[in-house]
Amino acid sequence: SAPAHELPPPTELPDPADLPADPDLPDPFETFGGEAVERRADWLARRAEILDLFRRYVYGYAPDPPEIETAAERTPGVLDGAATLTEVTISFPDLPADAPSITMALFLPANADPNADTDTDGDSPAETGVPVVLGLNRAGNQVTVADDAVTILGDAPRGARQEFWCVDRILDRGYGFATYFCGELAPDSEDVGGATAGGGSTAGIHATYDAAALPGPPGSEWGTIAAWAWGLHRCVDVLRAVEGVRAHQIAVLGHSRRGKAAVWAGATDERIALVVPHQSGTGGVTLSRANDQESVADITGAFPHWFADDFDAFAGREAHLPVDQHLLVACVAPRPLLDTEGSLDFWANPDLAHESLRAAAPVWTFLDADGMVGDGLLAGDDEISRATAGDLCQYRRDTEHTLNRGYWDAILDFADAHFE
Ligand code: GTR
Repeated sequence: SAPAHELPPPTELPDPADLPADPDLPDPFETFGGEAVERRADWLARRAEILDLFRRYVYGYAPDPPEIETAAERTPGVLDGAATLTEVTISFPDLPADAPSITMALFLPANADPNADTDTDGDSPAETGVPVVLGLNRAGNQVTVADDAVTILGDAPRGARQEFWCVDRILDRGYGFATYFCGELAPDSEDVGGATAGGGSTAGIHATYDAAALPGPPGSEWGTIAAWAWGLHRCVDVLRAVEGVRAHQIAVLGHSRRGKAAVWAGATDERIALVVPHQSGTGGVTLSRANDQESVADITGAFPHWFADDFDAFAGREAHLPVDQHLLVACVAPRPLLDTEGSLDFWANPDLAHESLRAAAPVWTFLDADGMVGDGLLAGDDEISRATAGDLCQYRRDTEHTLNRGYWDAILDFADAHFE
């Protein structure tokens, strides 16, 4: 007989229309079938169940990890000598020849590069490598820094977003920075217009997989957010094997729609040591129930391709969702998560993101981790340490919908607190 907390196979899960309504947030410690989560093993089963429910009703089922092939090109002395750039082309030999590949750019601090020609007094930290922040970029790797060595992807100019990514600061703080361009793997609405309207997605990597071969029923095929997260996982596959990278200290960050992908990637992959969803909003950290900013109807109306086709069945029926986003946050536990938000970024609903963290926090406690300290809210110049931020915290700055140096200082302080 099936173990107590095992969900029925995806094809036997109820249609969205048949799910009961509950205006309260689903309890992390009560299974879909109504059983209590009492032991650690129960939580592991509940976590697997939660992720399957998110696959079935929210983000869609992605294909299994594929075979990958890599080709790397290394350029020392980029960014005025501060870094070594390694560009890795990640391709998929078992997919059709026209399948997209991922061009990952990795910048390691020059003094941490085991092959660098720098004078390190023979005392280099190379044996252990450095932690790496993996960021999903919107418009091409070349926008993150102004350096001719980076391969151009798309139309945006070099360095266009250097004040956003602050790669100089990341490297100064002793971290590596890796990035890939989401549109290279799965084009977004801006690039493909109405081609993907109607839910799910047929563009980019989606086109190279037979939707019928994915595990779920029709309506549950992976959308664009799941594809971007899948791409982050492929970058993690590769990063872990790069000399100079500390494999167990890979953090993932994305902004907004890419923040949704970052938290989905982090929730589903325990190799990701720290998760930073930046202003991720609806479909990210922010709750779907009672959201008076971006509703499920708003987001599935404007961006149907981001999600599984069936997610729009919850437009105006959020109370019927068997999950809400706090359960996704909870799947990161006991690993650390810093939710960074702009207090003027109303559409992302920082208050409801904070509610989501608070509802997830008991899972850290259940797993004997530090979890949330106090009300789990820091801002501006507040000190960020293990004692003030714990494992789960929202950090705010007085900005609208953007990323800048002030956020990076906080993010790197949080990372130091966990990685040192
Ligand atoms: C908005 C969308 C948000 C967020 C944002 C972005 O239009 O409603 O959910 O993803 O785009 O990605 O900047």
